[in-house]
Amino acid sequence: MVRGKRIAVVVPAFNEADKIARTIRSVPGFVDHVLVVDDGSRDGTARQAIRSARRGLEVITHPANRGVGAAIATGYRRALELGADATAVMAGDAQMDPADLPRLLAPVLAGEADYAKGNRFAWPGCWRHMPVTRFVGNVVLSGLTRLACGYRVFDSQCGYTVASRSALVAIDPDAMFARYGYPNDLLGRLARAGIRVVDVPVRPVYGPGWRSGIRLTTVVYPILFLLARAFLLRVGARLVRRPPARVASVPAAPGPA
Ligand SMILES: Nc1nc2c(ncn2[C@@H]2O[C@H](COP(=O)(O)OP(=O)(O)O)[C@@H](O)[C@H]2O)c(=O)[nH]1
Ligand SMILES: [Mg+2]
Repeated sequence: MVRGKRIAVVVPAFNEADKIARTIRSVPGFVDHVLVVDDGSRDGTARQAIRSARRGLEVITHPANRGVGAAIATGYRRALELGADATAVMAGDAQMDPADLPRLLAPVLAGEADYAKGNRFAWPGCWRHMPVTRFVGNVVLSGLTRLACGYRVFDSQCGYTVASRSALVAIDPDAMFARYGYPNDLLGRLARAGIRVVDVPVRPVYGPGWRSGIRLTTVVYPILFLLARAFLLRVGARLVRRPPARVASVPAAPGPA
């Protein structure tokens, strides 16, 4: 508990047997529920997670792989059932610095925002830590995401986030995009629901042995599709809400002489 609020952390994990115990151990002690979602791993991730035996730990297993967005949606549903006031996402590959969690939680617990997301670009010397392809790809997608969603945020692809209960309801975990690209889809949903979103600087973590399931060729098209849809839905909703234009009385044009 923090200031009387119940805190949950969702940990999506796919084949992270070598890192999951370290990730779970790193979650700060004030977190009430650590919800590990094993996304159909074949390397014993769930077994390693259960061994960590932390207070408030639950390991939920998808029988088959469904994608990182689906794993997070499963965790969000459970967090809502448990009555969490604020729910963070920390990936199962120890790529999120637990020291940043209190700063990410702060605006949500203070009621200043309903969704806080990490922004690694605001971290001094970020470009020295982030692989160059990631850096460039993220800058482009962040620009497009701003345009599509209308939020003045950056680092759209950062998965380190905190959502209030009302943000989770607005997101509707059942409708979340299942695979990579879920952060772009999610920001679009939040924008349509009028949810306040803030950026919080977080440390970029790309340690030795860093790997990722992201392949640019397979993620770019779905993300572009999601962004185009978010843009059209947002702009469309604004047009529908716009008050009807006043019809001025125009004097009849003089007829032909
Ligand atoms: N690659 C991948 N990761 C998944 C999946 N389901 C859950 N995850 C977890 O989602 C988190 C983020 O995935 P990762 O590939 O590291 O993405 P990146 O950190 O954005 O490069 C990790 O903790 C994964 O274990 C999945 O289907 N594919
Ligand atoms: Mg990762």
